[in-house]
Order: sequence, then C-alpha cells, then structure tokens
Amino acid sequence: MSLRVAVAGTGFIGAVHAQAARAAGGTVVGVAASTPERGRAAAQRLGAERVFEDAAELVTADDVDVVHVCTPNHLHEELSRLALEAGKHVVCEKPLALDLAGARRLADVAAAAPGRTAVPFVYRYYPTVHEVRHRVAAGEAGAVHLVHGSYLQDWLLTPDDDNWRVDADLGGASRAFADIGSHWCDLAEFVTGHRVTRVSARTTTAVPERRRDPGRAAFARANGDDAVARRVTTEDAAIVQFETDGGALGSVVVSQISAGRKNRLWLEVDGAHEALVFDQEDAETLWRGRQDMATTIRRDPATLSPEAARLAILPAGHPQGYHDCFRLFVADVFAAIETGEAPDGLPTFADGVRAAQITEAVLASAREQRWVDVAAGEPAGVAS
Ligand code: SOE
Repeated sequence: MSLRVAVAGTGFIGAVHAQAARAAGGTVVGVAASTPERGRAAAQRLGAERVFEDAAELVTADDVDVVHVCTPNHLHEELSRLALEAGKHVVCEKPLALDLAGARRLADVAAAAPGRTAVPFVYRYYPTVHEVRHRVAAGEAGAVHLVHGSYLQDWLLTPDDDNWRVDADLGGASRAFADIGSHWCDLAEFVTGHRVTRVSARTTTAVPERRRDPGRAAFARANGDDAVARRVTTEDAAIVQFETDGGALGSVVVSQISAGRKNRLWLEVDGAHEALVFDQEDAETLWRGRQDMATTIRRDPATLSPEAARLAILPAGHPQGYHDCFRLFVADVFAAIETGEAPDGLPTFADGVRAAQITEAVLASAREQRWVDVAAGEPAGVAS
C-alpha cells in the first residue's frame, strides 16, 4: 500500500517535498498552511486530497503515515514531537529546532518513538557526492589534508529582500549558517568521514535593517508602501575555519549576500594523492586533480562506484538535479520505513542534531572571538 503523506507548510520547500513524496510512490493525503485559504490553494496546486484545518490536526491524523514538516523553523520541534508521539514517521526540514537544546529534546523523543526520522540534507543525493565519498573511503584521494569551499547565495542581498528566516524568533539565532552552512558541513563530514572538532568563526550582518512587507510570501521582494523597516540580528554571512578528528584543516564561506550567486555550494577535498571538487551548480561532473594532471569525472552510471551508481537514475548526458535529489532522498525514507533498514547515507535526526552542534559552536566562536570545541558524539539511540 502506498505510504500516506501529509505536508505541513506549503511554501517552496513544502511543494518540493510533496512532489518528491509522490514521485517516490507516496500519496499526498493532505496539506496544512498558515491559513485555511492558503491550504486550499496549495492542496489544489500540489494535488493533495484534502486540507487540514491546521498543522496540529495534520500531525496526528489517523490516515497519515509520514509527516513532512516544512513550516518556518520555530514550529519544527513542536510539530515533529507531536507527530512522533502520535506514532508517525517524520521528515523534518533543518534545523530541527531553534537551538541545540531543542534539537536534543526532539532527538530524545525520536529515540523513544516508533517512527523513522529524516532530515533532508539532500545534497548527499547527488551521485557525484557519493563518488567523492567512495574515492576518499577507498583511499584513492589519500589522507585528507584540507576541506574547503563555500556556499553562496544572493537572495537576501538588499534591505528589500526579506524572509521569516531573518527574524531570530522564527528562524533561530543563526540564519545563513544554520540555513545553508549546515548543508555544507554535512557534506564535508559525509564525504570525508571526518568530524569537525573545533571552529573559529566570524559572522556579519551586512544589512542591518530590512523592510518587511507583512503580506509578502517568502523569497519575494518588499515593495509595498506599508513595508516596515526593522533591525536585524541574524547573520548574512559567516566565515569559519575548522579542524577535524582526521587531522585535516578546513574553511568555509557561507553567504546569502553574494551578488550573482544563486545556490553555489562548492566543496573541495584535498588529499595526499588527489583533490576532488563538487559544485552543486554543475553536479554532473567532478573535478579531479593530481600532481601530473587534472580531469573531470562524469556522472555516468556505467563508470561510477556502485554506491554512486545507485543514485544515477538517468544515463550520462541527461542531467540530474535538485528534484531528483529530493525524490531519491524520500525514496530512501520510504525504504527505511518499509524494510526496517535505513539505506546507507540516509540523513536522520542524529544528523540534524549534528548540524545544531556545529551551528552552536559557530555562534559561540563568533560571539566570543575564540576557537570553540564542537560538542562531540551522536545523541544516544536516536531513531534512524
Ligand atoms: C534558502 O537558503 C534555501 O532554500 C535553504 O533553506 C535550502 O536548505 C537550500 O537547499 C537552498 O536555499
């Protein structure tokens, strides 16, 4: 029987989740939005069978197996907790909560609940990312000396660019790093097998005031006369140096104010034998450097490692993209639910807590201007 899915939150990412769930064979039985009117419009747009009065009704509905939490961040912990306590499987957008303490509380609830959990660190689902991971694990790159890169966007470049993430009470104390730096660090640890042990970070709020247009949807630009200016406390950008438990050094620039950059996640792993580069905006190939040559590796199912080829669902020359990553991620969630075995690399609430651990250390380092250790270890027994 098709898994019955419900999506709380019907903005850009809620729509991506709904489409991925359907592509993975699920049935989208319903959605909930910030108002019933928005819910009805979204249900029609997303092909959902019905609209829930609100998210609280959705997360406990008897005819729902899997809850996708795609609301603004301040609702993640409570909605996920209610869904887990109702016996649901939960896919919760990152961050799990507004801070590490909240993420740990939720992980403890998950550990005691029967439902499967997942967090969409979906960039893991590019086959070329798994190819980097394979080459590092197989020793082809050699000992990893450096891990560096950036994650650059520009959708919050001007004072008229606004979003609920800007406000700490809705998005959390960290914005740019928690929102997209978390993806970069997840990938860095995923492909190298290293863990970040300590960070030295600096952050900037380059746009100190933003104009909020109350009726505006996310990602839209304020232009109404009733746009109201307010001070911003969350960071537009962060620059982080780090050390790993594998003896590597690393650095990352995270920015939502880099003009012309749309979703440019760039990760370079420099090993003793070769360097590998993944560029999310050009994910069909990897750059591979050796001392005597530089070349590219194609996303070709016929030549990739088995773990990368598993995700290469189209022949070479037929580009896979963001939606494919989400579909492959949700298919792995469904497989974990249906078989009881989580496919290798499925990001769970344990990975959500990990992201919160690194984020908290980044904020503390930036605030206190010193190196800060990253809380170690996984939360005990988090449901996978
Ligand atoms: C906005 O920064 C955003 O949609 C993030 O919230 C996503 O996690 C990222 O994948 C793309 O950009």
